[in-house]
Amino acid sequence: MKSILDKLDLYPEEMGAGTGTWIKCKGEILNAVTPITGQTIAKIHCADKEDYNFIAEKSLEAFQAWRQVPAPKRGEIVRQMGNALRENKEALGALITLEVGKIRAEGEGEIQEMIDMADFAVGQSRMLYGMTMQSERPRHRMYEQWLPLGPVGVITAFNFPAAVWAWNAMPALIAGDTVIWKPSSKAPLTAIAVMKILWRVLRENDIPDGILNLVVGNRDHVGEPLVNDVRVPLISATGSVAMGKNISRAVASRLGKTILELGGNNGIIVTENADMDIALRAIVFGAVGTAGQRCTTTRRIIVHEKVFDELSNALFKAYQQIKIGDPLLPETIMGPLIDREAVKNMQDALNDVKKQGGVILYGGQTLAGKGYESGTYVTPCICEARANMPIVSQETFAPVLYLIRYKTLSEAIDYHNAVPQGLSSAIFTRDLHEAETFLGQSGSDCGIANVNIGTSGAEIGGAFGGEKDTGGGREAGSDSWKAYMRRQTCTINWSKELPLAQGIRFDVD
Ligand code: UN1
Repeated sequence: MKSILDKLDLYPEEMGAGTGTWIKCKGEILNAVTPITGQTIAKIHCADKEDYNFIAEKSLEAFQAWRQVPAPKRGEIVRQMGNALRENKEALGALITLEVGKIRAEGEGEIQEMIDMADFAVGQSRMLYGMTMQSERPRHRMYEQWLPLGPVGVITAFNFPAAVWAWNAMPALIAGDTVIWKPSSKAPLTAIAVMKILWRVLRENDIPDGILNLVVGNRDHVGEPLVNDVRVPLISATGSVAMGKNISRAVASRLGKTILELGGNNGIIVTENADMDIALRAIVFGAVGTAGQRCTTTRRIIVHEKVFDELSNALFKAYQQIKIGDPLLPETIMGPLIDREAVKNMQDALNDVKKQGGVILYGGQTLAGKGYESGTYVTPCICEARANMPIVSQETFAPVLYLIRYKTLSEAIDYHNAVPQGLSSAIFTRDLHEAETFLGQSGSDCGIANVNIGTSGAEIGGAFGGEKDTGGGREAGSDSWKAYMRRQTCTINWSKELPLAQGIRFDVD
């Protein structure tokens, strides 16, 4: 543990807020705890309201200068950030494992997502394209341009303590914005380590403080002031639906913008025409990866009745082989849940499954004994359920998988869309008609729809986000960068007349 912290210049006591330089925080002390053993790994000094205010002011000041830097030059800094992350990939990946309990491969995968985002943003920095329109007036030129927006507030969750920040921060940086990061109180150390690495890059380029800002703190001192802050035109937040609704209300009341990535309750339809081997592998990764704590985790399998037994038997066999334990060990496939509260929520959900007439087919126990003293380890669970059970509509952030039988594809799609969330979805089939029906207007209602690929593990090149209770925001690739800029429509009259649009005459002699 010590060697992981040493490699990243982390100390047993750290400041939780800074602008490029750490500030002496006046807020409470937060224990950074590893779910692997339940031990405290560092103490973090949190920001109070005054600290937050200092940071917001600094980031606004830095924005005035940063927006003047040509976008490709901003991209060059982001390129160097990507390289700094490459050099620290292993160490940062290990820290993520230590702090949130995901296995090493997934910890490093998360840093790879950051690197990919940096690379993507470097290219995008030369492609902040606006359109040219044809004016209805003679000798008029009309076009739109994209301009920097301002400081962007990024609120991240524990389960992707680094990558989701990068989805937002990398486009924001090339857009000419500054970033104020409020990480989850369950994962402050990863954020501190990322800042230490990236601030170095900014310093080496003589960029003044205030571009990348970190502010660890609680809701009263940091969360509320941030979402209500008129200096921050955009808030991008990942977390629960309840949290997203609060943020949405607060930001809307000041007419600010939001990007919300909230709950997922992702389903896979497995038809009788599926390639069962790849379906099985995708389901196991989607349901058990990150111990079921991804927004994209596979939570519902809607399976054709003819292949129900085949699939459930194959799943039991696969689940039996899952090595649960210390995620720092290379053989481990599933680490702990983030804390005991998450374990309790899982147990509560399983009680509801039973009460509502579902059957627990496999797993769901809390592990005890040697190596499991922290009380955060569980066995992944498979339940047989019906689509109309209320618990199936809820996102339980744990490895609980519901198997639901269907007879016709239209019934399967109805079941699939019958939940409030709309993030990621998939169908496994070799039948073109089934695949295209799923992708069509009456198919999946999610922001992400896949064929023969599971619900989790999206590439950064696409826009990431979902519909309905998932919040509607889009981050990462495609044209998501536009959300971090303001659009301006410009019309230039190079004639010597003043013709009005719509042919209006308004002559005063
Ligand atoms: C999340 O859980 O908030 O698609 C993000 C995936 C990852 C990101 C998940 N690339 O599973």
